[in-house]
Amino acid sequence: MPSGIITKGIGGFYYVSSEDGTYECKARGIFRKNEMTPLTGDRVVFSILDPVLKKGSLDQILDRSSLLDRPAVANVNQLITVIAAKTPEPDLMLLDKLLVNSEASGMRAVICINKIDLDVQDERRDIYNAYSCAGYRVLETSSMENIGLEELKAVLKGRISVFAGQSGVGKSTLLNMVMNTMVMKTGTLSGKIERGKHTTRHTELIEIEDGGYVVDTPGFSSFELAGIGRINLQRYYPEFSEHIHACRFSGCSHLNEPDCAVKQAVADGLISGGRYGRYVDLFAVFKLEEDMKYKK
Ligand SMILES: Nc1nc2c(ncn2[C@@H]2O[C@H](COP(=O)(O)OP(=O)(O)OP(=O)(O)O)[C@@H](O)[C@H]2O)c(=O)[nH]1
Ligand SMILES: [Mg+2]
Ligand SMILES: [Zn+2]
Repeated sequence: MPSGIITKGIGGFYYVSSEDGTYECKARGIFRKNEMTPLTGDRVVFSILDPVLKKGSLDQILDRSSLLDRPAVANVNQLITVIAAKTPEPDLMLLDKLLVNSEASGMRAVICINKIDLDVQDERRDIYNAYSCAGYRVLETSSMENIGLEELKAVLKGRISVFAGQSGVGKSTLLNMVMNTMVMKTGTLSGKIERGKHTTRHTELIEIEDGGYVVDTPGFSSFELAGIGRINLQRYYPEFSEHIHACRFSGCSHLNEPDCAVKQAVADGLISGGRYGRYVDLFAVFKLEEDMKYKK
C-alpha cells in the first residue's frame, strides 16, 4: 500500500505527499475510535480511491518520533529559533524558553541570527558567543544581503524543521529565500493583521528542493513553558552538564548553595552570565507557580 507524509489538514481532508504526487485523503473512522487525530507531519499508509483525481483514504498512522504542541506537528526533528540582530531587539528569555522546550522534547535546536546587515557594529557577537559556548549551532544570516543562506539550506536538508521566534525577525522572509519563491506572506501582514482577524492559519509542511520540509509559524511575544518544573530545568541547559558533577551537593540547584561548580563556571567565564541569570529567573518563576499550585 502507498505511504506518504501529511503536509496539511483542512476541513477533514489530509493532503498526503507520496512518491506518486499528492493525494487528498479522508481519515477512516478507526482513528476517531482510537482517539488518534492525524497531524501534519504524520507518516501514513493510505489506499487509493481514485488514481485520476488523486483521492484516497488514510489507513494507518505510523509511530511518531516526536510531537510538537504549538503548532501541532508530528515528527519534527529540528527547531530553527530565529532572532534578529536588530529590530526587533532580541528577546533572549523567549529564546531560552524555546531552547529549553526543544531540549525537553528531544528536538535538535539551531539558532539563526538574522538581519545581520543591520548590525554594522557587530553587537551580536556576545549572543553568538554565549550560545556557541552552550553547544548550539549558531547561524548568521541576512535575507537582505543574501548572507548565510547556503549554510541554512544545508542545515535544513533532509529534516523536518519548524521556524519559531518573535514576530518580525524574518522567519517567513528566510523561508521564501530558501524556497526561491514567495510562498509565505511577509512583513506586518503575516502576523498582526491576520491574527487580529483570527484568520485560521493552517500548519503546513513545505517541501524544500534538497529534500526535507519546513514549517513557518506566526511570531509570538510570550511563550509558556509547561510541565518542566524547577527541579528539572537545569537538565535543559547543555552547558551546565559538564560542571554539575563537581557541585558539592548532588541536588544542587546552582542558586545559593556553597561550592557550586556551575556558579564557578559562570565566574570563570565558561558559562554565559546572561544565560545563567535567565536560568535563575526562570527557576524563580517556576517556583512561584509550583508554590501556588500546592497552596490550592
Ligand atoms: N534588514 C533586513 N530586514 C529583513 C531581513 N529579513 C527580513 N527583513 C524584514 O523584516 C520584516 C519582517 O519579516 P518577516 O519575514 O515577515 O518576519 P516574520 O518573522 O515572519 O514575522 P511574523 O510572521 O510576524 O512572525 C519584513 O519587513 C522584512 O522585509 C534581513 O535579513 N535584513
Ligand atoms: Mg512570518
Ligand atoms: Zn551547583
